[in-house]
Parts: sequence; structure tokens; C-alpha cells
Amino acid sequence: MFNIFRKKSSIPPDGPEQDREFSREQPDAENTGPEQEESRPEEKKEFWGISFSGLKQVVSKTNEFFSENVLSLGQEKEIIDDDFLDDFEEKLIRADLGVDTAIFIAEKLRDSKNNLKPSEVGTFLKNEFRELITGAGSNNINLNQGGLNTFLITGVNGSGKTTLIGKLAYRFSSEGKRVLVAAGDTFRAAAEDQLEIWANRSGADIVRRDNADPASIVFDAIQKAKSENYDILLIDTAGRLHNKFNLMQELGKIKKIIDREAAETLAESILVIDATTGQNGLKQAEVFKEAVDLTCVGLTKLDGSSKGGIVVGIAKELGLPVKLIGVGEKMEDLKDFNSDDFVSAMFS
Ligand SMILES: Nc1nc2c(ncn2[C@@H]2O[C@H](COP(=O)(O)OP(=O)(O)O)[C@@H](O)[C@H]2O)c(=O)[nH]1
Ligand SMILES: [Mg+2]
Repeated sequence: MFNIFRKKSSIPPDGPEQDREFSREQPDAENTGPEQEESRPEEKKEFWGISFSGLKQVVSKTNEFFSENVLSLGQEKEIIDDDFLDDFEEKLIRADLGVDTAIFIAEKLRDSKNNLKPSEVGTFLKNEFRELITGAGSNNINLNQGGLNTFLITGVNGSGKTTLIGKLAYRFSSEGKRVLVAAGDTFRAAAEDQLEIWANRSGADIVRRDNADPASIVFDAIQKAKSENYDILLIDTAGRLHNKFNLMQELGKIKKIIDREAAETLAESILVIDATTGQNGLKQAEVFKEAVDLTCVGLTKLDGSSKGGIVVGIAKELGLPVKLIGVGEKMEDLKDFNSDDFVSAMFS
């Protein structure tokens, strides 16, 4: 009887304590569960990193595409001749590297074809990809430890901006930082509601004024973030307006406000690209490049995409490093990008 009582009484203190821990680590408690446990890689080094086996899983379709369509050439042919080079170039274009990038790499292979066997093309590609990706700059998110860090998020409609902001808010909140989000997409119906849901889940605060001028919302958010000592300000923007001119104008106004009011706090200007759009994503980037100064790319929906080769095109054609990858729709499905691991996972 006494033992039973002791056993029973030892449960409650642990229970709520665990729940508290859990909800602090995982603000989106409702969305967590066995399903998330499964998707979480076992040997990862840190929460926002991704294990090699996890990354391999994410890029498995890209990996499959390369081995079936590009690397297979090495097995089919005896020598690297003009036919081989034509096929090689065409397959790289089909792999969504971006046309210029595909041509550039094929030309490099042409230059070194006398020293290479077809079976060595995989190693050649791996080295080229690594060189191009690292050439675009560091893959680490820029963060100033003391003071405000502003992140401007742009990209076409549906690319995953709001989701990326929600995941970033969760990430920074769980690191103990105070996070404010600005609902700068007033064009799309319910965009502000969607952002508010993400903010609530992650414990971030929001500045929203539906139907107001996005630049004035950004202005208010900057003032609030500064006067109330927030660590992080995440600015959401519209990805589509009535026409390209309007979109450029709106983004230009937001950029002006940031330049005037918070230039020194701008940590990253992130272009969000949907990995499933492949080369179209590169074309869409031009508008945003013109309208705001971009510092890096957040590549979303990499899970399930066979177009992961776009990372190379982003580096070569946009000159931007990928710093974050979206690997699913849940809060923790935003990972740091590591170029070495990524290229290895694409080819192993
Ligand atoms: N599978 C997957 N879906 C994503 C990812 N990021 C965003 N999405 C989904 O893409 C859709 C559009 O995202 P949203 O953030 O609203 O795009 P926005 O219009 O740019 O703000 C939503 O259904 C998201 O759940 C990702 O990394 N993986
Ligand atoms: Mg949105």
C-alpha cells in the first residue's frame, strides 16, 4: 500500500515538469508527435543542423536523378568525345542547374577531357559543384549577438516565405531571443492571419495592420523592435502584386525604410526560392535582385524535389549563397545549409 502510494506520488512532479520542458523546446506542441520523431535524424550534431543520413533522405530524388541521367553516361561511353559532351550538357540542363551553369561546366569538362575517363565524370562534377557553391560565399547565417537583427524575406507567391519566417521565429525563440514579425504581405488574403498563427506558435510578437501600406507597417515594426529591445525582426513581404512594376515599387519602398531606419541592423536579405521550380526559380530571382539587395537564399521544399541541383545555379548565376533549406512543413524543418555535406549527399 505504502509502496503503491510512493510510486504514484512520484509520478506527478515528473509529469508536469516534463511537459513544461517539452512545451518550452517545442512551442508547437500540437504539431509534434511520433511523426516528427521519425523525421528527426539520429546522429545530427545540433538542432538546426541535419545529419548526413537525414540530408541524403531529403536529396534522394536529386541523387537519383543525377545517377540515372548524368552519371550513367560515364558507364555507357568509352571516351569523352563531342557526343559525350553534348549529352552531358543536355543532361545538366535537364537537371535544372540553370542553362549558363550547365554550359559552363560542360565547357570545363571539354577543356579537361584528355585527362579524364568517362568513369571519372562523377568526381569531376562533385568538385565543380563544390567549387561553384563555395565561391558564392559563406553559408552561415549572419547574426550580430548584441542588438537588433533584421531579416527581410522576399520571393514569389507560394515560395514559402511565411513558412520560413515561422520556422525562423521558432528557431530564434527557442534560443531565448525576443522575436518580432512584421506582416508586410497585405496583398494576399489571409496572409496576415497565416503569419499570426506562426507567430503565436513560436512565441513571437507581430505587427500587423491589414490593408495598410506595407512600408508603413515595416516602419512601425522597426520602431517597436528598436524601442522594445527585440533581438530579431522578421519582415514578411508580398510575392505578387497586380504587376511587376507595383511589386518592384512596393519592395523598393520597404527597402528604403530599412535603409533609412535600420540599415545597420540588417542581418540578411533572404530570397526564398522553391526548389521544385528549378530553373524558373532562377528567372524569378531577377526581379527581387533588382528591387532589394539580396544577401542569401533560403531554398524551400527541398524535400521531395529532384531539382536540388538548382543550388549550383543559385551560386553561379545569382552569386548568392544558400544559407537555409526547407525540408518539410513543420516548425523544425528549417536547416542550416552545409555545402560539403550537400554535394556529398547528392552523389553518394
Ligand atoms: N514540403 C514543404 N512544403 C513547404 C516548405 N516550405 C513551405 N512549404 C509549403 O508551401 C506552401 C506555401 O508556403 P507559404 O509560406 O505560404 O508561401 P509564401 O506565399 O511565399 O508566403 C505552404 O503550403 C507551405 O506549407 C518546405 O520546406 N517543404
Ligand atoms: Mg506569405
